[in-house]
Amino acid sequence: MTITITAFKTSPDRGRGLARDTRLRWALEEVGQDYEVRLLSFEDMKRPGHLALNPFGQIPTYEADGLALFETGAIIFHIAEQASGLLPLGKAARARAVTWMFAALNSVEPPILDLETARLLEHDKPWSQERLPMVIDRVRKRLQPLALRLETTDWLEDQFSAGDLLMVSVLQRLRSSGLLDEFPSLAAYVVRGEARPAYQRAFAAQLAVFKAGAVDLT
Ligand code: GTB
Repeated sequence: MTITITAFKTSPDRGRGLARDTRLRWALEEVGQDYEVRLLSFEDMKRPGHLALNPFGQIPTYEADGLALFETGAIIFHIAEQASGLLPLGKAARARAVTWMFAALNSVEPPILDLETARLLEHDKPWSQERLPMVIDRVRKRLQPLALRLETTDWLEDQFSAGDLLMVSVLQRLRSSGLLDEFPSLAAYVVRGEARPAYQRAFAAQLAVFKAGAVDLT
């Protein structure tokens, strides 16, 4: 079986591993599954060929055995269902791990994305400075209980799972904000996730793409 995912030809994050293809690469590395990558420009992503895979014209997508998927969470769930290593075998433990996948994407990532939007895209708006503290507060409200939980455990449940993979990936997006430093248990959790050999391979692979296409502007 050949698995093909899509990724940015030139990632706007300049190889920092924040684009969502890194999450798929990490999941595939965790389960020991080889994969190929089709690199796309922003124009490619809006062409009919790619829109047939993802109606929103975004990366990443996943293709294997005639099945095409989009949405990172759904793809990681599929990968985790196909092979061992990302979801526990017991029914209850498995359901808990899936719950954390949803928690990462539905409860923790939205306020973080809102903060990114506020900092990067809305900073010049007249209302931006007044709004920012509220946005930061909403992020803190999600980080506090998570930090408390991770004070006494390495992973969200008994063993590393797709829930941790997504939660670590979501929290990585906070690094440049400095907010992670307010929560040592969360900062340590992200470091723990990033230390996994599978993550290291995934990170190196996406960085290699960026380096190969990087234009020296100096
Ligand atoms: N809900 C979808 C999923 O989880 O798969 C969201 C997919 C998505 O946001 N894809 C982004 C995309 O294709 C790339 S990953 N954007 C192009 C477009 O919409 O036209 C998000 C991302 C982009 C850039 C950075 N960065 O520069 O730091 C980080 C994350």
